[in-house]
Amino acid sequence: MNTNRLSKTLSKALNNQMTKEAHASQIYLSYGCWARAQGYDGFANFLFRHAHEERNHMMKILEYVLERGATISVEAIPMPPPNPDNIQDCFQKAFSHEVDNTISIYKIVKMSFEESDWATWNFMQWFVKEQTEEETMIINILDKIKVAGGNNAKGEALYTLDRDMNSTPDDAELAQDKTVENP
Ligand code: OFO
Repeated sequence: MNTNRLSKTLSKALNNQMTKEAHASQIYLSYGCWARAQGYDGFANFLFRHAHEERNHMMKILEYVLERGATISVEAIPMPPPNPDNIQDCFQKAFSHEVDNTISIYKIVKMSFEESDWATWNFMQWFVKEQTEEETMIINILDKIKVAGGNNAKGEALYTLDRDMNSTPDDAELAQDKTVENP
C-alpha cells in the first residue's frame, strides 16, 4: 500500500528547502562568529540565536515530509558566503538571504496550490508568516544601524545598539497584530 501523500515534485522541493534552511543556519552561525571576533557580542548573540531558529525550520520541514510518508535525503550544505565588511553590510546581506529564502518558500506555496495539495499549502503558510516576520525584523535592525551611523557606525551609538541586541526578540511584531491602542 502506498502511503506517500506527497508528489515527487513537492517532495523534491521540500527536500531542497530543508537544505536551504540548514544553509541559512550556517550563514547566521558564520556571521555570528564574525561579529564575536569584532567584539560585537550582542549582535553575535542575536545571530547565534537566529542560527538556531533556522535549524528549527529545517527540522519542521523534515518532520512534515516524513509525516506525509515521503523520504528525506540529507544533502551537503553549501559553504556560507565570505564575512561581511561591517555591521550594516552584515544585516544587508542577511536581508538578501531572507528575501532569497522567501522567494523559494513562495515557489513551494505556488506548486502546492497548482497541485491542489492543501495539506502542504497549509503547512507552508507558517513559513510565509515566518519570512514576513524575519524580513520585518531585519529591516528594523537596519533602521537602527542607520540611526547609529550606517556604514560608519561606531563609538557609543554602536556600543549601545550592540548591547541592546542581547535582548532583541527573535521575532518582529507584524502589522496584523497591531491595534490603535498598540501601534
Ligand atoms: Fe528559515 O527563515 Fe529565514 O531564512
